[in-house]
Amino acid sequence: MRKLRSFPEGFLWGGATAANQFEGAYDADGKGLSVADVVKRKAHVDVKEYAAHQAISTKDILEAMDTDDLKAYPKRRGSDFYHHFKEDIALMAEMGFKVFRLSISWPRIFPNGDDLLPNEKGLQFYDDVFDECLKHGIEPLVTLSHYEPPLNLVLNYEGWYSREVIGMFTKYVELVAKRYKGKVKYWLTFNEIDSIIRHPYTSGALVEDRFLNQDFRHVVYQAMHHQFVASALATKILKEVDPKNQVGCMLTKLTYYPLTCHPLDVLKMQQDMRATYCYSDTQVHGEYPTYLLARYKNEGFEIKAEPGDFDVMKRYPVDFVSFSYYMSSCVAHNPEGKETTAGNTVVGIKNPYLETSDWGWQIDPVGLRISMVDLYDRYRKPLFIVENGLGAKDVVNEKGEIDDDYRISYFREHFKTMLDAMEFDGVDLMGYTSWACIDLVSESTKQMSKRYGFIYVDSDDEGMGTFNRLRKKSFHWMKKVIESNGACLFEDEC
Ligand code: BGP
Repeated sequence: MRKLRSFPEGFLWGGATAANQFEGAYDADGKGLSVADVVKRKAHVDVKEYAAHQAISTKDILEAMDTDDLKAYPKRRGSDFYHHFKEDIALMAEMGFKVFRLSISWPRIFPNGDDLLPNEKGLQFYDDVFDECLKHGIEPLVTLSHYEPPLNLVLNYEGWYSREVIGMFTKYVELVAKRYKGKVKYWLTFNEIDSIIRHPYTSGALVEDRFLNQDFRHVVYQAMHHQFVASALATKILKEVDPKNQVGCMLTKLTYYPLTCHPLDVLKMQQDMRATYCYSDTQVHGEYPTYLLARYKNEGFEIKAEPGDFDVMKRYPVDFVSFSYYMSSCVAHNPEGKETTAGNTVVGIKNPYLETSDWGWQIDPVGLRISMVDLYDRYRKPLFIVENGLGAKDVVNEKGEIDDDYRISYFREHFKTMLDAMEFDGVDLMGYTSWACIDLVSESTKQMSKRYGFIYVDSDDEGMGTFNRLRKKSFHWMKKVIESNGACLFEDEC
C-alpha cells in the first residue's frame, strides 16, 4: 500500500502579519508614531520601482506629522486588526491554524522608545490578543521588531546608529518577555535583519539627509552592529525569563540564479547570495563572517564595538532560522541590456523559464526547495518559513465570492516542494506561516489592492470600505490542507 505523503505530526501551519501593516489604530490608546505611520503611498510610482517607494526625507516626515490624514498614509489604518482581532483569530482557528505570526508594535508599548514608563493600554491589547489565540489553541509567534521602530528615534536620536537605542530595545524586550511569559514561546528578533542595507529607514530608523557629512553606508553598518548586539541581548533576556522560549533570526531569503554558466555569472550569484547570508551567519554563528569583515576593511569601515559586544553575540546565537521566500531572480556579471523584473526589496534579471505576478515577482516553487536546502546545509538548525505568498488583484464577484485559484495553485506548488525538501533532502522545517494570511497594507507600495490573504478585507487603496472580512476560495482550500496535514495535496483532493 503506497504510503500517503503528509507533513510531520505537529507541523505548525499558520499565517503571518505585521503590526504596522495590519493593526491600524495608529494613534489609539496611547500608541506613539512609528516610522511606518508617516510614509505616504506614492500612487504615481510604478509598483516595480522598489527604491522609489522606500525613499523618504525629514521634510516628508514633518509634513506627515502635521496631518491625521488616513487616506494618504495607509499604514495608519491597516486592516484595523486592533478592533477586529477576535473575529480575525476566530477565522484563523476556523482554517485550523496552529500558529499565528504577528509583531508587537514597539511604540504601542513605549510610545517614544525612550519613555520611562510603558503604555499599559498597549500591553493589555497584546495580552488580549494572546489570550484569544491560546483560547483557540493557536501559538503566537511574535516578531519584536517588524519595520515599526518609534518615529522619535529618527527625530531625537540617530535611529539605530545611536548606541543608546540598544538599551531602549532591551528594556522593551525585558518588559514583554516577563509580561507574556507562558503565553508566548516563539520569538523572532528583527524582521529581515538584512534589509537595513536596502531600506535603512524602515528597518533602522535612518534618514539619509540627517547624516549628510558622513558615509551613509558606514552609518548603516554601525546601526547593523547595534542590532546584532540588541538581538543577542534579546535572546539572552528571553532565555533567562523563560528557558522554554525559542528564539529565531529572520532573513529575506533572496535566491539568485546565474543567468548563464559563464563563471563570472556564477561568481556574481555566489557574491549576491553571501550579501544576504552575512546577517543570518552573524546571528546563527554568533560572530561576523570573515568575508563581511573583509568587505568592511576594503571599504574602510571599522565597527565601533564596546567591550562585551562580541562576547554576548557569541554566547547567545539563535535557536532556529526563519525566513521569507517569495520569488527568485537571475544575476549576471554584465546586466547591461538584460530585461529586469521586480522582487521583494530587489530588482533582478528576468528568468525566461518563470511566470511573474502582477507586481513582477517571479513565481518559483522549486526555488523554495533550493532555498531550504541552502539554509539547512549552511546552518544545521531548524528552519521556519514565516513569509511566503502571492500578492494579487482579487475581485469580489456578483455572488460575493473571490475565486483566487491562482493563489491556490501558488501555494499548492510551494507546499509540495516544501515536503520534498523535508522528505528527500532531509531538511528540518518547524512550520509555515503564509504571508499574509489576511489582506493588509503592502510594505513596499502601501497598497491594499496587493492582496495576499485567505481572508479578504473590504478596504481599498483610498481607505474606503467597511473593513468587513470575507472568506476567499483559498480559505476553504487551506482548511482542507491543514485538516489532512497536507495529504490532500498528493491525492489531488485539494
Ligand atoms: C517582506 C516583509 C513583509 C511583507 C512582504 C511582502 O519583506 O517582511 O512585511 O510586506 O515583504 O512585501 P509587500 O508587502 O511589499 O508585497
